[in-house]
Amino acid sequence: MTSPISRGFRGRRPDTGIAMKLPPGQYETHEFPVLSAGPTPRTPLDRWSFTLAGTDGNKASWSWTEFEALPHETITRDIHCVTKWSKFDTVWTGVSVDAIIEAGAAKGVRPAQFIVAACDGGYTTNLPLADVTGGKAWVAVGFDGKPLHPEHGGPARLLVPHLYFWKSAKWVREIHFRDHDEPGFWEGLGYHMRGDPWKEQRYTGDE
Ligand SMILES: Nc1nc2c(c(=O)[nH]1)N[C@H]1C(S)=C(S)[C@@H](COP(=O)(O)O)O[C@H]1N2
Ligand SMILES: [Mo]
Repeated sequence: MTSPISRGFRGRRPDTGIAMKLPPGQYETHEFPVLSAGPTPRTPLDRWSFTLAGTDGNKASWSWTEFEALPHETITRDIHCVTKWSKFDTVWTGVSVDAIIEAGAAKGVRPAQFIVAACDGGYTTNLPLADVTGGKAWVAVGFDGKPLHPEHGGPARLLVPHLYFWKSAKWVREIHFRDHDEPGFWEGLGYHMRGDPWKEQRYTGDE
């Protein structure tokens, strides 16, 4: 005999569970598509650095070795691309933006209300400080327990899983604080300034 409620106590999620994980207009994929606006840059680790820049021109920089010494976390999150694929339970290793900001403050870099992330290859994206602090964003260096593959942004990419994946800038090298919200690459081409998948903030003008 099968109890009508027993299903909920077993391992598998019922259909409603998947529906709850899928933002409006999205479908689930088990692939990991590569979406890059240009060629994959390959900066050797001994020439790689990460820089945090204040609005007053103060900067803090870390070499790869110094960056590796910052506290790393492993996080499991769903990701959502504006081209409508979502991938559930992806596992990343990285340094939280909170930890980077704290380390930057110790070197005299003061935060401001917005950021622009800048990458090898010239890609940029903008974010409010509130969307990258409070345990919501990381600079990821690992995926599935391995170093992040260059096509997916290795050696290091921004990971902001609660917003559309174009905000998760691959090959990120710099975070610049800004007093005003300034459009990045896709935002300047008609994509939404914030990009919350649960509100379907895909394009300029979407509420
Ligand atoms: N530097 C850089 N970062 C980028 C992009 C890019 O073209 N260049 N594409 C963005 C977009 S639109 C998406 S959906 C994701 C894709 O990440 P993936 O290739 O690891 O799936 O990276 C984002 N970050
Ligand atoms: Mo995307």
